[in-house]
Parts: sequence; C-alpha cells; structure tokens
Amino acid sequence: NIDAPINEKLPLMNLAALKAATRNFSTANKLGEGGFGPVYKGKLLDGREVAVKRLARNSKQGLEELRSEVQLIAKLGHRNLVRLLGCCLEGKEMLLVYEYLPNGSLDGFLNDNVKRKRLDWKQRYKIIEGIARGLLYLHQESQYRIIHRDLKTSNILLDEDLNPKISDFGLARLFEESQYVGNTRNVAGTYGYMPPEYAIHGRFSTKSDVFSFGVIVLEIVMGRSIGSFHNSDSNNLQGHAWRHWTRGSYFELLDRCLGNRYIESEVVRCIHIALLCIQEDTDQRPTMSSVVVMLSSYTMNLA
Ligand code: ACK
Repeated sequence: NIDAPINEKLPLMNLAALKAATRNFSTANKLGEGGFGPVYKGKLLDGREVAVKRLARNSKQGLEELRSEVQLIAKLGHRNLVRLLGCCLEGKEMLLVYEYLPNGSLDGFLNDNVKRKRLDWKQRYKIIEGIARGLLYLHQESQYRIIHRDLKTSNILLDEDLNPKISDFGLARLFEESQYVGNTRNVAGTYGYMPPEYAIHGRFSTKSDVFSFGVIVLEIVMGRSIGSFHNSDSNNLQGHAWRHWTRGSYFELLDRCLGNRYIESEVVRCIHIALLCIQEDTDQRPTMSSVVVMLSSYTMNLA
C-alpha cells in the first residue's frame, strides 16, 4: 500500500553528528536556499545521502509543539512526497533531514536547456499526474488535512526516474498558529503561484493549493515548447501572475508559447484542467480528487 505511513516514529538525530555529516553546514555543501532556509547536502554514517533543511526557529515556539508537528509531517508517506528521515531540535537549531533526490527541483529542470530536453510530453504528463496525486494525498487521503500553501516548481523535486515528489509540505504549519483552513495576516508564499483570495485577504484553503497546481501545470506545459520563456519572462510570470491569468490574457500567453504548433490532445487536456484550477472563484475550482479523476480517465482512454 503506497499510501501507508512510512515512518511510524521519526528518528531524532544528534546535532554534532549532523554537523559532521554536512561539514558544519559549509557553503561547499549547500544545495541552495529553500523557502524556509538553507538546504545542505550530507551523508549519514550508513552511507545514505540526505538533504538537511535548516529552519529558522522562533524563540516563542514551544519545543513540544514543534516536535509533535514534525512527527505529524513524518507520518505522511506517499511516493509523491519527499520523505522525512529524521529531525534534530537542539538548542536554537531545527533541522529536518530528508531523502536526497539527485535530480533536484523541477524548476531547475525547466530552466535548464539541456535538462529540459529530457522532459518529453509523456514525462511531463507523468510529472503532472504525480504532483496531483501527492497533493490529493495531502488534502484528503492522509488522515490529516494538509494545505501546502507554497506549492511551486522549486518545491517539486525529481527522483532518479524523474518521478515528482512534493517537498516542504507541512512546514507552513510549523510557523502558524491557525493550522487549518483560515486566515493569516502574514501572507507568505510565492506571488506568482498565489491565488487572489490569499494574496489579497490572506484566506487559504485546499483550493489555494489547487490554484498553485494550475499555475505549475501551465509552466510544465509551456516550458516544453517555448525554450527561453522561463528565463526571459520569469519576472512576468512570477510577478503579477494571477492578475495576468485571471484577465484572460493567459490565452494570449498560451498562444504565444504554443504558436501554431500541432498541439497533442493531452496537452490541450492539461491546459483545460489548469484553467479550471486557476479560476478566481474558489468554488469553481475543482478539488484535487476531480483533477486526479480527469487526468487518469485520460490515461485510461490511451490504453
Ligand atoms: O534545484 P535544486 O538543486 O533542488 O536546488 C534546490 C535547493 O535545494 C533549495 O531548495 C535543493 N533541494 C531541496 N531539497 C532537496 C532534496 N531532498 N534532495 C535534493 N535536493 C534538494 C533544490
């Protein structure tokens, strides 16, 4: 059962050992800067490669509460989620140890001319479907209702077979008092992927993730055929995206990106799903479970 929890109990790791594994969090070992802080590459004593996320810890956060939140994240196990292997909460440090995914982020793939060539249409479809399944699991299938709140291509990592895995899920909860559907005054996240109700009113729900998913699908679809789009237009796309999308100019954008190329029906299908997801009215957006049904009914037709 791929949806069964993997980690029943999360190993607590020792700070000195983690420092050694990451060479004291040296810049040479730094993979990059994630939404919640720097990410380092390390190697555990048993030889496993890991990614260590170093989160800023706020002094007001109670240790017990953090522990139980992290335990909850660790209980989430799905093939489309990056697996949490352990954590360390010592002194001011809050370190989360994840499986290492050698292919890095989807963002890195779409932005790299050479890597992007490895993403043929079938591969892209598989990535879209995998993200949808991971998100559905977070929203509904796990016993907890997790809203990601910062879903974007740099938070989607690819394994050696280019299967997508969502990362940073549950982290928004570590920094928020209101934990479920609700309002927040500190709007955090990435503007281009943010739905209007969140950007303007700070309201979030599973439908906020649905919106971000729609933007990701458009990026995956367009990345393929438009070469330098991500480089030359990234400010445009990330900056005022939702205004852009909701005014209907996304049709123009799609037209510019896809041109008169022959467009496969699966591509049209994905664009259609994406447009449903980025509607302004949250009630009009589909749930992730209908998205998964729409995507898989297509796969069945193919067979
Ligand atoms: O595209 P990247 O190489 O993949 O650069 C970013 C960077 O850290 C900041 O998020 C990389 N990264 C994050 N988590 C992991 C992981 N579990 N395995 C491999 N790379 C990771 C991400």
